[in-house]
Amino acid sequence: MNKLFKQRLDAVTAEYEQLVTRKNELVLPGNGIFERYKYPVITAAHAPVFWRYDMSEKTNPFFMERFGINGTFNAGAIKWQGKYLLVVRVEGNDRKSFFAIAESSNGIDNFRFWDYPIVIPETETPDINVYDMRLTAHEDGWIYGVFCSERKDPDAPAGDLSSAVAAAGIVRTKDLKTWERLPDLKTKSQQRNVVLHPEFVNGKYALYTRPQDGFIDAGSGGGIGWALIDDITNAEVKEEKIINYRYYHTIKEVKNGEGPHPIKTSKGWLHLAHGVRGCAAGLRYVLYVYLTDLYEPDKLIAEPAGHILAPIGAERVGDVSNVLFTNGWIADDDGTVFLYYASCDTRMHVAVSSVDRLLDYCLNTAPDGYRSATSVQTLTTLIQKNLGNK
Ligand code: M1P
Repeated sequence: MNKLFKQRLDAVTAEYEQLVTRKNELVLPGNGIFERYKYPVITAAHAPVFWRYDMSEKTNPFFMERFGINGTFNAGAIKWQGKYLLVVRVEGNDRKSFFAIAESSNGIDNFRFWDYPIVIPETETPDINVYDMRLTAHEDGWIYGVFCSERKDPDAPAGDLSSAVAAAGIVRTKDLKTWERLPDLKTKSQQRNVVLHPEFVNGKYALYTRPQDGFIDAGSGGGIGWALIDDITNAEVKEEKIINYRYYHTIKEVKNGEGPHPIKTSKGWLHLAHGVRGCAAGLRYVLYVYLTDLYEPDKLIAEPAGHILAPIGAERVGDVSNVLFTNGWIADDDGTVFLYYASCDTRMHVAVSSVDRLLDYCLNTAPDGYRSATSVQTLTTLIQKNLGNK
């Protein structure tokens, strides 16, 4: 074996092994609502060495990268056969995203990718880019993956190489290895952030939607939508209503979108979503939660003001800075919630909470009063309570 090849192979392999066996560390005391962890759970460097390198000395004498990985983010999540699995959006240096499963036995560290990426069968009009899969183990027995399928806008004027069309692609599986492609969701508008509710509602499949005016612009879409679907193998949104609105001067003034499917709790369906506002630095993406009725999942019953998670420290910087995004969480049987979030379209993190804590947060944090004066009122009430001079 040539010396350079061997040196580089050993060094790259050692660096990779060190990364994927590193123990994560809790960041304490936190805010009581959740705890963050010190290290991201998945980064581009978690991509196996045999994805990035041609391991043959004959065809790769310099042991150089042959397939660069640019980012690992926006992962769907599911507990499967006792393991915590993330269906990660892996983005190559060529800007194309694909899905690959990473597995951990404790949900907070030591994630390793399965050997092969997921093969998503194409439709008659091939997707140009696929990303942000939401996983739903539905009561019909299938595990569904709903993701964004992006294609070039066929109506874009000549020379416009950016305009695109977003639609919801749908796949399903029983073993997470072989995936069946169903027709894309038919809707009047473009769609991103579409999520399948885990139970039938009035005997129908139910989808959280995000109607939007254009590829980027949510515009008149209004917020997170809700639609009942007759046939998931030929899914069509016939009627759509908004169940979580956007408002002026809030964290979701410009856009919002459902995260993973909501968690069923004794007090209602617990939702996690992202909200977007504009500022001089561009768009700022943060995460928020809301609660809907247990029997009518489309009926809002509580929503704390503002964000639950916003980018801090190193989370603020990446390919698309100032962004937290989520499309995966796992609720364990003991009530522990692993909230997986991506920072800046670059890497994955975990925050840990519990169903009880998130419900307490949801039900006992004041809602948005939409004015500075109402915020001062909320704070004053709390101070008076604490200082005992009510
Ligand atoms: O770049 C931030 C996010 O932008 C989009 O989210 P939304 O549709 O709400 O604007 C998505 O492309 C998402 O993947 C990305 O993280």
